[in-house]
Amino acid sequence: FLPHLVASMEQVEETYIMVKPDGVQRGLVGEIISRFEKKGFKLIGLKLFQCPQDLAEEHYIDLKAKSFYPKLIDYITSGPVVCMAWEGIGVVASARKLIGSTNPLQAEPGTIRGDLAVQTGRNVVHGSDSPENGKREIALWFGEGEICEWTPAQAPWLRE
Ligand code: IDP
Ligand code: MG
Repeated sequence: FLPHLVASMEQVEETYIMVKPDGVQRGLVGEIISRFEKKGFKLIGLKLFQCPQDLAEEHYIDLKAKSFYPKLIDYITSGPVVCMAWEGIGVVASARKLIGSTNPLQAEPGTIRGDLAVQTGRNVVHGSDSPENGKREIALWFGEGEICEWTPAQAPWLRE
């Protein structure tokens, strides 16, 4: 076991996190941002945004054949969302753990969905499911100049 080699293999990833319209309407924006902020990931993009129909359809293209797809598109376009891009080592899988299972009743207490939601169709937050989809979704939801490269002051206190 060579810790320095393992560390050098760790990949910096980006993930697309979104507070869905129910999360915005229920006043959970600060709470949800706070979970990722406190964990120690780096915020590199953030905006309040009314999602147009075509973008919602593109974002959920893989679910097009599902019976709930039309309702899902209605839900995501029903009010403003908060779009976020977060960066960090292992951020994609870690964010999915912080979010919890798709069905909030099965999501563990302590997760965002486990603590703050009761139904799959109103599960308050989205998170990319792979590093590839993280990149794809950030490119879909953010324009040129909306992603910010910066070094948080806390960086040396998060990683040795
Ligand atoms: P995920 O958001 O946990 O990655 P996916 O399977 O990718 O879950 O589904 C995307 C979104 O579609 C879910 O978060 C949820 O809002 C919605 N969804 C998934 N399955 C159902 C369902 O059976 N009924 C209603 N909505 C669903
Ligand atoms: Mg998904």
